[in-house]
Order: sequence, then C-alpha cells, then structure tokens
Amino acid sequence: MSFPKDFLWGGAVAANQCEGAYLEDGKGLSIQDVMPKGVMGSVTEEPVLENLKLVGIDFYHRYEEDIRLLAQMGFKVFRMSIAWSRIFPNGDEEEPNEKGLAFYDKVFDVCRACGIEPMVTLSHYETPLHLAKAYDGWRDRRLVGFFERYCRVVFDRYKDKVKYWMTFNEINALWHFPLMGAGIWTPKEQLSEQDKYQAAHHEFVASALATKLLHEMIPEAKMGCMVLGALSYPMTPKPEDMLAMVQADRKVMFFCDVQARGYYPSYTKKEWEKKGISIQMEPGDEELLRHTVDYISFSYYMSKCTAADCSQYSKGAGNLTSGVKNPYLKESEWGWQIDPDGLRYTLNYFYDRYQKPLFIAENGLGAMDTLVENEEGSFTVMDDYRIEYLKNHLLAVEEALEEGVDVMGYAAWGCIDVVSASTAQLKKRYGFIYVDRNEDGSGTLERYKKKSFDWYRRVIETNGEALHG
Ligand code: BGP
Repeated sequence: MSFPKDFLWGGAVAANQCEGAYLEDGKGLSIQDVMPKGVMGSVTEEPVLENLKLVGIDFYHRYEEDIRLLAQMGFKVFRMSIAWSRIFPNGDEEEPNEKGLAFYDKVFDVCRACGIEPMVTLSHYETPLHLAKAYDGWRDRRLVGFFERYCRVVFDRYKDKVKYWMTFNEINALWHFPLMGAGIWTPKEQLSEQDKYQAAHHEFVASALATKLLHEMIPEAKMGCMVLGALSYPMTPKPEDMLAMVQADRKVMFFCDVQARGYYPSYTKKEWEKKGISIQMEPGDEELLRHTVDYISFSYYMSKCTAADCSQYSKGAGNLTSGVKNPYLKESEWGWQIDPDGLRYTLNYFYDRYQKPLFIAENGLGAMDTLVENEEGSFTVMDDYRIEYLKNHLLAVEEALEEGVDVMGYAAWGCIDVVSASTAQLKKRYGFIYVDRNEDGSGTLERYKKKSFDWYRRVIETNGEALHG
C-alpha cells in the first residue's frame, strides 16, 4: 500500500468561484465581482449580471447539501477559501462582519460533522475591491496590517475547527496577473519588475506574520504556502535550453524558496543587483521571513517546455502561464497539455528542494460535460475522460510516494463544478458533481453525480487500491 493511512483525499474550491451571494449578509465587493471574464477580459465599473460568479453555484445557500455529497465520496479534506470581503467588507475596517464569520462557522461545523477536515486558503484571488482601488492592492505596505488583522480574527474564531491553512493561492500568479494575484489595480503594462517584487515582498511578510501568528494562537495548526506548480522541460537537450529551463523554473520556485526557506535566494539578490532593483524593507522584515511554512502546496494541471529561443516553437495554452508546446503530449479542450509524469517530477523536485510535506492543492481536467438520463430517471455525466485523467495523475502520486516523497494529500480541483478562474466560464467543468447552471446563467442549480463520483468514492474507500482495478 503506497498511500499512507492518513492520506488526505479530497477536493478543492474557492469562495469567489462557488459561493455567489456576492452582496449578502454584509459582504463587500471583491476584485472578482468586477471581473466578468476572468483574467482574459477587462474589469467593469460595477458588478454586471453576465458575471457568473455573482451567483456562482450558490454554495452560500447550498453548502450543507454540497458538503454532504462530498462526504458520500469519503472526503477526508475539503480545501476552500474564506472570502476576505465577507469578514472585512472593505478590507481596512477595524471590526469584522459578524454575519460573514457566522457563515463559515456553519460551513466548518458541517465539515466536522461529516468527518471532513477543512483546509482554508486565506486569500484565493479575492482581494476586497476597496483594497485594490484605494491602495493598489499588495503594492501598499498597509495591506500587511489589514491581512494580519483578518488572520487574527479568523484564527481566533475558528481555532477549534480548522487545522490546515494556507496564505495566498498561487502566489506566483502576481507575476503574470497582478490584479487577480495581488489585487493591484494599476494595469500590468504599467508595472515594473521593481513594483512586482515590492508587492511580493509585502505578501511574503504578510505570509510570515500569518504563520507566526498561527503557531502562537493554534500551536497544533499547520500553515502552507501555495504556488502554481508549472515547471518546465527543456525543449531540446541543448545546454542553452537547459539553462533557460533553470531560469524559467526559478520564476516559480522563488516564491516557494522565500516562504519555505525563510530568506531571499542568492539568484534573486543578484538579479536585483544587476537590474538596479531595490526593495524597501522595514527593520525586522528579514527576521520575520524566517517563520517558514509547515508544508508546501501547489496546483498542478500541466507541464510546459521552454527554450533559449522560444520564438521558433509553437506556444502552448496554459493555466495563467504557458510555455512552448510539448510535441509528446495530448491536450485538453482548452489546450492545457496533459502530463501525469510531470506531477511525479514536480513532487520529486519540490521534495528534493525543501524536504517538507507536500500537498497537491489542485489538479483536474476542465472539460465540457453532457448531461444524460440515467437508469433511475435522474441525470448523470459519463465522464470517463475525467476518470482517466485523475487516475493517471493519482498513479503518478503513488509513484512519487514509492520514491520516498512525503505527500500529505490530494485535492481534486473543482470537486463540484464551479466558475472557472481564468475564463469565468461555467462550461469548463472539473467536478465529480454536475451543477445545472449554464453559460447564459440559466439552470436549476440542481446537483447530479457524474460517473467519476462513484469512481473517486471507490478510490478513497480502498485508499488508492482501486486505481489498479
Ligand atoms: C488555478 C486557480 C483555481 C482554478 C484553477 C483552474 O489557477 O487556483 O482557482 O480555477 O486554476 O483554472 P480554470 O478555472 O481557469 O480552469
């Protein structure tokens, strides 16, 4: 048996992609409420109805039914996020919004009653809009204080209910999509590298502070970092392509290096020196950074290739970042290249580098599903393509476990269909549970179990043995 007895099998969602109820019970607006087309489109002045996230899958009202369905699959862990703007509607208030806090109390209570461990992302692409507009998001040092206050409130409130936390979802997204990644309102074309490194520094300080605080307030709790784990292969064995790969991977690993090792890597310091970048630090920042995370988590959907000269190759599509297309891999309907071995490689790479427990925070296949009638007169989706994707990736996790990598658990992304982050579509589905809501916003919001639902239930029940069946 390769999967450890206490392996955290489960799935993941994010508040802004599932909750809906975007103004209910005192919630303030978040950046997502004005991003109707995800990262691909522009922002709107006001929330507009075409923004599918405003209703999401109505998790805010249906969380109980949804969590019970996840429990039927035997989930051990449910990764979700708290919408910061439910707790602090503008982000900079002194006092939290009680109704927002009460909502997550109920969610965690249902999880606990179902024997599911909640794992909470503190900031999953949903910075309060006011912090983005009035402060330019994480470019402003004052966000560290607001975030600290938010953390203090939720750690205190949920200390008996939540053991696993993580700070910023895909923290490296800041580099490619500063608004979604770091709530930066200034258009990305106007930002310099210096600006982005400075915002990253503020996030690192905030993350370290949150970790320190968590350890003081809930000593048995664990804090993780979370990066978009898209590592590269060299396009050819040419030495210059290999060196290009090292550079590309550092763009990812830099974020993890600081949070997991507790200091800026020498390659970054050299880069700053060469480019004349100088980061403003306050006294005590460097000591604070030494409060490193307990575990490392990452999302993994694909690998990519890179080369010293990428222009001669065709470009691949990707999860916020993309590289050169790998001629040996198939791709999803959205052009994301499917590579289970890449997950094994990523796990080994991260573990070799940090020797800390790893958690796969997201993995899955976004696909178009067709609802069909089943024998009981209800509906289902025959999603064998999803089963194949997940099975191959879980077999890769098993290989990594056999190689000695310490993997804590696995969360299938969008375990119940949610609105997509990059394109804000509903037709891009990842779930074991189908939600009847269409691209034009129509639909009953009814939930239906897909074929993969039973498959995943068997996998969890047999602690992975069914993968070989
Ligand atoms: C990650 C995000 C998730 C998510 C997932 C799938 O980047 O952390 O929020 O949605 O990717 O991407 P998409 O929804 O664009 O298919």
